[in-house]
Amino acid sequence: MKTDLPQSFRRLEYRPPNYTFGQVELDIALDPARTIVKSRLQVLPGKSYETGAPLVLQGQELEFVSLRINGDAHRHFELTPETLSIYSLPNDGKDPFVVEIICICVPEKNTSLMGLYVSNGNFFTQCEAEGFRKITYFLDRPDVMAKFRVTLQARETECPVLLANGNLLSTEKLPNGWHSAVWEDPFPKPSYLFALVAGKLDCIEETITTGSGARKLLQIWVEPHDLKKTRHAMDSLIASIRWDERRYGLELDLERFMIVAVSDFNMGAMENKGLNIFNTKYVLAQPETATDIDFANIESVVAHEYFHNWTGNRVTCQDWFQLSLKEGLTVFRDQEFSADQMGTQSGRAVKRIEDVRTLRQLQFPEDAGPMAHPIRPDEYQEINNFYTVTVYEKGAEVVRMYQTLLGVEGFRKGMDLYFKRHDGQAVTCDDFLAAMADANHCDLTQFKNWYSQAGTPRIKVEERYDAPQNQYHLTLSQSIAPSPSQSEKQPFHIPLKVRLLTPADDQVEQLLELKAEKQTWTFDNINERPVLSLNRNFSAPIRLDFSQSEADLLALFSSDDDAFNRWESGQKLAMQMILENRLPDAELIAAYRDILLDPELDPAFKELALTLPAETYLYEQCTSVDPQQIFKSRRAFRRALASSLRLEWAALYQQMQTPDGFKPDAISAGKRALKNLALSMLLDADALIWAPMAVNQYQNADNMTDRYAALAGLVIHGVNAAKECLEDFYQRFAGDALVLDKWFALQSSRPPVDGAEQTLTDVYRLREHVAFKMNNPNRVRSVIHAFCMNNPASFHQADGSGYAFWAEAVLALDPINPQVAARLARALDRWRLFAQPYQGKMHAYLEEVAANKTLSADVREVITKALGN
Ligand code: B3K
Ligand code: ZN
Repeated sequence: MKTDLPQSFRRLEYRPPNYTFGQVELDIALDPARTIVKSRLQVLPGKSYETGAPLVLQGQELEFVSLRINGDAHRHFELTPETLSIYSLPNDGKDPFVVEIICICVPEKNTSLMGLYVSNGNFFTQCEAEGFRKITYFLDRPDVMAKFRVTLQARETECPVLLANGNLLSTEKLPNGWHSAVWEDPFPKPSYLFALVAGKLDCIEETITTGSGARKLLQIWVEPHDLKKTRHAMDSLIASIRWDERRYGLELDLERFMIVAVSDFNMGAMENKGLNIFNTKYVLAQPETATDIDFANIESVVAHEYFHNWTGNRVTCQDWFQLSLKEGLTVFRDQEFSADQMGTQSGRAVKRIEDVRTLRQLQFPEDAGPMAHPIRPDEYQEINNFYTVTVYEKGAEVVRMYQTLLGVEGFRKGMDLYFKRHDGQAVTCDDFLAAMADANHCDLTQFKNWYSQAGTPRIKVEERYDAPQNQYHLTLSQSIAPSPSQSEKQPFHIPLKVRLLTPADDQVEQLLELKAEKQTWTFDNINERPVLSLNRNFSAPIRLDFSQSEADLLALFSSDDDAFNRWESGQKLAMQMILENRLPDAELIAAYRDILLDPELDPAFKELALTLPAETYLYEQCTSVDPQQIFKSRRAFRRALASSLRLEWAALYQQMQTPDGFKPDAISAGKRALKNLALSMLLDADALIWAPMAVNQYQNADNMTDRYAALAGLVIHGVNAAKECLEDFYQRFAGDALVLDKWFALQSSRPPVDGAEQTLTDVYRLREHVAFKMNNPNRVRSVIHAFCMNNPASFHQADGSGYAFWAEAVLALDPINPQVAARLARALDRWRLFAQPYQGKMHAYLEEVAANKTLSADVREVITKALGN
């Protein structure tokens, strides 16, 4: 029996804090090797105060210096590697008292990028979820909300800029070349929203007037040489501020709002109050260095973090199990914002398809695997492992279902009531549901199951057309497979948009609410057999178990008025044929051709409709995956599509040119996407003939979207010129870290090419490249994660060589950055789904990693759950 079982945290064991804080004052003297942190905490009894209870603060990797209470040195305390427990409190802690602590941390040694760290000589923090405890001893939990006043001190030549949350109160010159700045945040906040930034940075700024007439200062801070790449982020921020006022009546509440970009960052960005810190990847953009996808991602991440100011910061989470309360809701909000930014109805549909594609490629596998959890998990060992696609993307789908059930206005009423009740509080997902239910006077009890049950519901569809009665009967039954620690499941409340497509075109869209395990609906006055269009616009995050005939699917693909379902039926047809190792038949080719030639359809939609389902999505349709077989079958299908439509591809390549200078708007981006799909298809049809055109595009492009697409086409199709162009690309952009990331990622994610060396050989070489850095997460992700997670056919080699690479990389990364290592560790989650020899080999390498005694809690949890013990 193991004695060192990792600690689990359980949702139902939540207790309010026994102490809380009023005012918090921090005085931080920044030094990379020895930062001195003085804190002054006003302590009050908390909701579950018990007489005489010690005050237990969290602290990690800190050097403790001193403790005072109400001004006097205090000796009654105990230190462990994770806590500082203080005993013998004045009057047993019944009345407010002041604790002063001095401690030291070492930012330059901090490679975990949690807490205070150094990146390119500048100081940054990341506190969510539990990083503040690496800066000072604290009640580091989201339900302790305090007002912060922060004094930063540093050497002025090294750190001319000193930033923290809220408003700047004063600055001062100090002796010996030091200076200081005092910042005050007027809003109480939990420690996870604390931030400071200090260093050599420069900003662009704008002043705007919000709806109520208040003036606000907006700033984007970057390293000085990146200033020219900040305009798009600023425009995105202003658009987000306007949108939140319009759509939800929510205004910016601070006098200033800052975004800072940093190149060493564990994730995308962080919504610290008034001082958002971003991965450079989601701030910096110029047409020459960023693709259309980068531009769109920046817009959506800037919006996401800005929207957190209300959904997350003003109303925050009681505990980390409630993470989806802020994340699911905020993802939903950023999805809606981006959809509105598309400018047209068809643009909205394109955005919806992209979001659903992400959900199904990433979240469905998670929900069916060893890490499956409800959007509100019941247990975790390491909270960092629960910033998942389930909490975020499925969480957003759950929020979207409220809007589908209650209508846009009803949803808005619920949001208004939520803020009215909970502004300034730390609350739960139940509180959100109650606000939605109460504002709309409806009963959402059964809807709660979406929060408590993991797994993707499967809906079986049975239809019967009764010609003599002119009736159509639709029977839907829901079921949900067991998941780890949940075997019995209750039926969900599922909103399903449906429309019967009839030759007379006389049926309207309806909303069916499936609540029972099995329900039947009867439609009257249906004069001919209809074609069913179900789960329109993906109204619920479910799988349909429906053997719709290929003829019906083709009909939907040609003419469903719901753009999502139109796309979906094409995906289903392609998926079935690929899995049966068939090539597209004449009818399907004709349908594809009609879509490509239809002048009414958006280029962006055409691009999506002609892009085949991802390999990882195909895996999920199988019970025993042969990854090489799926790769081959998918490639053959794509080649057939490429050759049969070669004339159309060639024509589109010309028609979709955007000659009048680069604009990142949705229409131009859609044209480029379709043009570059055409290029890639032409290369698939005949690489030798079309390579010169790709090389020409590579050399003459005036923007990164086109240059990168041409390069990718050459690399992926194994064209000789690829080598030279790769070298040229490296030379051109050697000084630009984000573009170099693209260069690395492209080579690591190159699928197998006939007759070429395996990609893994390249990846080993890239790991030795001078520009490869194991402590920069973006670079690591562009080489290691790109290979293990975005290149399935190269990764899943029958000899297990891909898995050997994975195991070695996980173990090498873990001591440097456990969060980034744990993410990589998840690449083998679905090992049980694979056929032999893959399954056995994956199992062996999982065991090999598990055998390591010094794994971080992050990696340990992922590996233990994958092995299922
Ligand atoms: N809230 C942060 C994520 C923090 C992740 C901590 N491991 C970014 C976001 O969702 O907006
Ligand atoms: Zn978020």
